[in-house]
Amino acid sequence: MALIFVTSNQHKFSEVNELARRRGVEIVHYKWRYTEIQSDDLEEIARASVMEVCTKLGKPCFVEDAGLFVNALNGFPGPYSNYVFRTIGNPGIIKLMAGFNDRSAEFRSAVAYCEPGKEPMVFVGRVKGKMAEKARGTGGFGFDPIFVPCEGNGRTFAEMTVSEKNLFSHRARAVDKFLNWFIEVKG
Ligand code: ITT
Repeated sequence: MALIFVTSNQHKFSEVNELARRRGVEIVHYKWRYTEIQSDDLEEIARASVMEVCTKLGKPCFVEDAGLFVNALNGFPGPYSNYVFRTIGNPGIIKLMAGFNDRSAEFRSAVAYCEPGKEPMVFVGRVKGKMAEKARGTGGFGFDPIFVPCEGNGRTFAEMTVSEKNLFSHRARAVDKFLNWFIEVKG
């Protein structure tokens, strides 16, 4: 059975599709931009989103909500990452970080899967790292050029291939938990 992934973001789809293919799971991309509730909690946002799209589709599907949480900025931009990326972008975040010695941050991801008439299941993943001093790399999307994961030999996510990012990204960790559950329960 092919799994439906609803996301407006082609990069997210490519990352998730690579993980799923490796596990022998087929993913279909529904490129929709759905409305997201406002909340400080990624899991709550993902849960509400998947219930909405699942009801509209009338089919099992999943969504993924992610955000960058910068410790010196008390977790900003967090669940507001999309808006902040579109408004101040990477140069704006680098400016906000000026003067902070603590450059630690983490990406978090929440994958929510739902079947019509059932409660959603939510799976989370996170990766710790540091904010780069300046943007580096041309791969990936969003904040990838300014985030240096702890496990990546000092490279930003934008300096990695999709397969490398998938070795330890927030999204890969959440998706792997989801796929483990899905294969065990539905496979
Ligand atoms: P959806 O249609 O799936 O919601 P989106 O791009 O709006 O796509 P999110 O709301 O989950 O996705 O993500 C918020 C923003 O956080 C996203 O637009 C990026 O700027 C940033 N972001 C999320 N995951 C990222 C990642 O793996 N690398 C870099 N930036 C990321």
